Amino acid sequence: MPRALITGITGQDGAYLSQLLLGKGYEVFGLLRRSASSEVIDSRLRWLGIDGKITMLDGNLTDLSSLIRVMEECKPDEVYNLGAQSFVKTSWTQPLLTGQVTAIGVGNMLEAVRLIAPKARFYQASSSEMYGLIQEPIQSESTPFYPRSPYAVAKLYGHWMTVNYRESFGLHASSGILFNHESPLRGLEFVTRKITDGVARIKLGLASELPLGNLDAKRDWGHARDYVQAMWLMLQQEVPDDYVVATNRTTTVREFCRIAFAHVGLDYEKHVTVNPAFLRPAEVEVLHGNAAKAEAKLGWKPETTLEQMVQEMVDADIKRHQARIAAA
Ligand code: NDP
Ligand code: GDR
Repeated sequence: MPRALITGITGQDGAYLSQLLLGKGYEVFGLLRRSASSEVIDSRLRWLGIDGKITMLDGNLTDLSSLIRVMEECKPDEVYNLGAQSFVKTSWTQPLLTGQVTAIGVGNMLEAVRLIAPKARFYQASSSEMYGLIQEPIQSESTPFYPRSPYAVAKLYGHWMTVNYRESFGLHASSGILFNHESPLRGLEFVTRKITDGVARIKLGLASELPLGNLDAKRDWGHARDYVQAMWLMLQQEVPDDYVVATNRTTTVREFCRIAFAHVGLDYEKHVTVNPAFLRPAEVEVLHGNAAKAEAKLGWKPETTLEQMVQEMVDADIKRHQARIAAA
């Protein structure tokens, strides 16, 4: 039975990736950091029906000693480094913590792999945010980076450390440059989930307004369930490499709102307002990915359309609020 270690196990991608790997017969280990609110830890895994099926190991990306111990305990064949301070806006209010977790945390993971499990295959969760102030209208593996937030700066360190450990020490280390991917398990602070949750509240009469920031920002949004397949495929290749994972379609936040509100028969213009509190010190105006290399080399293609994903997210949020109302 192959053994996989996943950091970021409690996050959106950790949950979908665990489900995928358990379905393929892997033994899955998750790096879990101590939290005071431990009762919420399993909520995403419960939603996917996989709670209790993962062995949780105590550790923190900022503590190399804990990562070495975890590596010794689980002896992984594959390591997926998904843990991060991943919310871009928070990276301006906690820039150094973001650096410690999202940048140095990758260095710690690579060192732990190099020292304890050098034969393990390593996946690094890199990000389209690294393109930032875009240098080419459609971004691929060869597009130059220009990070626009402390988060993106930290991700660039992690990306280049992954490339460097591959070239310096021969690690089987791959970096997935993933564009935004969403799902009903997306954190409520990210714009897509904030919108679908807002639509559900408004539809059920729990709210009337949805305050947002920059409605003109454009993102290339795919489904997390599809994107974790690409992560796994990268580690099945003989030769490690870096891949863009995207849908090759870009959409404004405004258009996302229109689709989500229209799904339940509402007009977004009657409910969405702009609140400067949700604007950023420096914005990434547009991201649009070209995943031709992933398609050619990994045989990967997105399966879920934006419209299907928005409907799934809105329906799940309506169900969740209805269940809360019924239980109250
Ligand atoms: P989430 O924000 O949902 O999850 C982040 C995870 O990181 C959580 O499990 C969190 O644990 C964990 N974590 C945070 N700090 C630490 C720490 N110090 N030590 C150990 N674990 C920690 O992110 P996603 O699932 O959306 O994303 C997964 C990865 O992919 C991230 O690295 C993200 O930056 C990257 N990425 C995401 C994209 C997307 O669109 N979703 C696109 C491109 C890249 P806890 O529950 O304890 O907070
Ligand atoms: P992003 O995702 O920063 O792209 O990072 P987010 O959903 O936070 O923002 C996307 C775009 O929407 C605009 N926006 C708002 N964003 C939020 N959160 N809240 C609002 O009210 C709002 N109004 C408009 C933002 O300005 C931005 O342009 C995500 C994270 O998952 C990262 O970890 C990952 O690396 C990148 O995607 C790829």
